[in-house]
Parts: sequence; structure tokens; C-alpha cells
Amino acid sequence: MKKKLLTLFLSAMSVFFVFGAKVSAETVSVVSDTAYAPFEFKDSDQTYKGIDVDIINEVAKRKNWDVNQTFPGFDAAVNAVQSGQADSLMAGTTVTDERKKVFTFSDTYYDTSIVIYTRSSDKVSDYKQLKGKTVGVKNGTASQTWLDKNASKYGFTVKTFDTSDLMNNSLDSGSVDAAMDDTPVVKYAIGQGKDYAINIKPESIGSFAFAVKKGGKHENLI
Ligand code: ASN
Repeated sequence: MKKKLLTLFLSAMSVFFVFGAKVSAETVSVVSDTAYAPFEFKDSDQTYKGIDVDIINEVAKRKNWDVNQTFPGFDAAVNAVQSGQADSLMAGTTVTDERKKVFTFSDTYYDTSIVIYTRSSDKVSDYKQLKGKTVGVKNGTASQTWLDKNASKYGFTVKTFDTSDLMNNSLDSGSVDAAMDDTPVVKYAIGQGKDYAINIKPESIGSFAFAVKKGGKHENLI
């Protein structure tokens, strides 16, 4: 996993530097998700780490930005950039047509997919098995869009959470039957010892990129 992450980081760096003008000692506020390992997460030493943190720090170094990165959670981060309270979004954000209407995106740095997962004792290998069940998801995410679109087709109920760890606590305690999140994040959690299972094919939905408000004063960052 470590080697894979390093390869991802290096290839992300190579795409990240084909765009953008060099800005001189500009202070750039960057908002991110909060519990989204391996992209951003609070480590046991109470500092935030992860691929998004490493990429932003490297970009800042090369572009001479003075970065202030904070971790309010995905939906809060999106709202902060849209309302002008923050300059930019680095939160494992999937580029979608809907989001392109309000954000300007950098080149992408990671091809993602989203997937249903359950406690490992419950096997869901077909969406039809979710009939009558409750599926957890994080507010404002591409997974939520997918679930909302498919809820009536498969007969499940969608329950939203502000963060992935709150969602996973509910999955652990049985107050939701399944959840949906980005596949690398679920696989990382399983690798860290979470007792979850993926028995259904992930949905490819696009790639992650850095973003600023479309038409805003920070488009020069990209
Ligand atoms: N990958 C999610 C999305 O693009 C964002 C996240 O969960 N941090 O909707």
C-alpha cells in the first residue's frame, strides 16, 4: 500500500505542475475533508496527514504559497469555497459536470470509484439486496448523488452524515445496514482493521482534482 501511495503521489505531482502560474508569496486557504484516510485524516499525534496534505504542501513549496489548510469536513469545505470564506478545495473532490458549473478544477490526480460496503457478516452482492435497508452516506458527496438517484429503483433509504467516521460508527452499531464511499477510502479502512466487506462492483465516477470557485478571484491558482 505504501509503495502504491508513493507512486500515486509522484504521478499526482507530475500532473499538478503542468497548470498554473507561479504566484509570489500568496496566502492561500485550502479546505479539506476531515476523516478521509488516506487522503486526509487526523493521526494519533493529532496532526492532519494524507495524500491531499502532501500534495498541497508540495504545490505550496513549488509555487511559493503560504498555505493555511483546515479540515472542516467535505460539505462544509464545499460551502466555504462557494461562499468565498476559503480560497480552494482539496478534499478528494470528484470532478462532475454538476460541480463544473460552480468550480474550476485543476488537472485530476486520482481516478476514483464509489462502492457499497457492509459489516463483513452481511454480504451485499447485488443492489436488489438493499431493498428495505438503510444506506449511510456523507453529505454532499458524489456517493450521495448516486444513492439518491437509485434509492427508489432498489427500495433503500438514504441516511446522511457529516463525516465518514460518524457514518462508520453507525454502520458498526447497526443503525445503518450499509454505506457508500470512495473505494480507496473503504479499502484503506479495511486495511486498518475495520471489519467491513465489499461484495459488489464499484461504480466508476471520475477523478479527484483541486478546485476553486468558478469565476472567483482565485482562478489564477489553477
Ligand atoms: N469523493 C467525495 C466526492 O467527490 C468527497 C469526499 O468524500 N471527500 O463527492
